[in-house]
Amino acid sequence: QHSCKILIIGGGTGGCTMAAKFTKQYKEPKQVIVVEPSDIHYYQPLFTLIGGGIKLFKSSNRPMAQVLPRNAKWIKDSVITFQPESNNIITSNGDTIQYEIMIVAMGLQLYWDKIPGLIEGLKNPDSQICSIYGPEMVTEVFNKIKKVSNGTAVFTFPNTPVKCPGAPQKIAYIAEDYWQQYALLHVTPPMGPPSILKNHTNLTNAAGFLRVDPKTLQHEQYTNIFGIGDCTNTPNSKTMAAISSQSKVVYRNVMDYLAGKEIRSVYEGYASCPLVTGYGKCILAEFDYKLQPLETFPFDQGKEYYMMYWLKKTFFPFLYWNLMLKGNWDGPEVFRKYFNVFKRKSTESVN
Ligand code: FAD
Ligand code: UQ1
Repeated sequence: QHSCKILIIGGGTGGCTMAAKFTKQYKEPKQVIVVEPSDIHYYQPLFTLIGGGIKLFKSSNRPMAQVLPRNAKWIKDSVITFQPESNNIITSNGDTIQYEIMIVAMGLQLYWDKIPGLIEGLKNPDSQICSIYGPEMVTEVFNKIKKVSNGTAVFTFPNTPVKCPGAPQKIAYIAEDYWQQYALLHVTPPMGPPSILKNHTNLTNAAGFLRVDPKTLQHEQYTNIFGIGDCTNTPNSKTMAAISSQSKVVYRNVMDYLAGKEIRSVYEGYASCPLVTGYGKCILAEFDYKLQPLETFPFDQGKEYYMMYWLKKTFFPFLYWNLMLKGNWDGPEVFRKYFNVFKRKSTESVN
């Protein structure tokens, strides 16, 4: 039996960032509890570069004990039951944890098993099937890319549910036939909310994502529950960059909620994707809920730049480990505002 002020489910990007923010406010031990089963914390954006032979695997992960804030209590276990009516959860070891506020940051689950034969194919060292999505298989990707000398490489992109469920099956069969000849298959597995979350329909939307207000990130039914990151139903692109902007909103709204004030902080859907287009080249795409560009820098980001590649390869990992996970990075909004003032001033002087 445990009880705490702030309970955080998941110690990944969103969970660890929120734990860092709240332990600055609530310093006494056990006020902030993090439930997280994994010993290892991954910086997943580097998986793409590891697959391209640009970075080493060891740069993408650190021990969980090292990244979670020291004055948070880490319960190394998985949640199996949410009981929002009585403000508690139950873990797989049978522990019950009572909370005042709960922040759900469970990420996405990779459903490899939804594609028959995929797990066997990935495990087979002689197959040319690979994926950057799994930490246990990302190191194989570059070896397999190097082996290709001719043939066709296929990179999959999963479908959302569609009308006529037969059609995707048919095309899968045709494609499978085609792949028999194929030189390389890179798989993006089907993904979705963690199955545990999906089982709690009072907390989720029809697809199983945590049902929060897209602006305030507060749960739509249980007001002392907030969500951050990949497991919520907010229609932003599911990225770490989005989480950096969400973390400030969740923190402020929780603090206002606890103080009995009105919740006012708003997330506009900022997300970003550094599109590495080749060795030394990258387009930094940044946008909001409406997919309108929300660029940080005062120049047209629609082109490839070496600088953006450097940000992705060197600067963002530094920013992540040293600022974001310590609760000190609220996204690039502050720079965007600063550069906008600068942009306006230079336009005024030209006029
Ligand atoms: P995660 O960081 O995945 O953490 C979820 C945590 O919840 C995990 O530690 C898990 O163990 C835990 N958990 C799950 N179930 C339970 C349970 N039942 N009980 C307790 N804990 C549980 N983003 C960018 O901004 N830029 C990029 O360039 C970029 N590139 C990417 C490339 C790849 C290949 C991948 C895979 C991701 C990339 N991302 C990128 C996305 C980014 O990594 C994610 O959006 C982000 O890490 C999600 O954070 P999260 O906290 O929601 O989930
Ligand atoms: C960002 O903040 C972030 O999280 C640390 C990323 O994840 C790797 C990103 O990819 C991006 C683009 C940002 C946004 C930061 C700037 C300076 C544009």
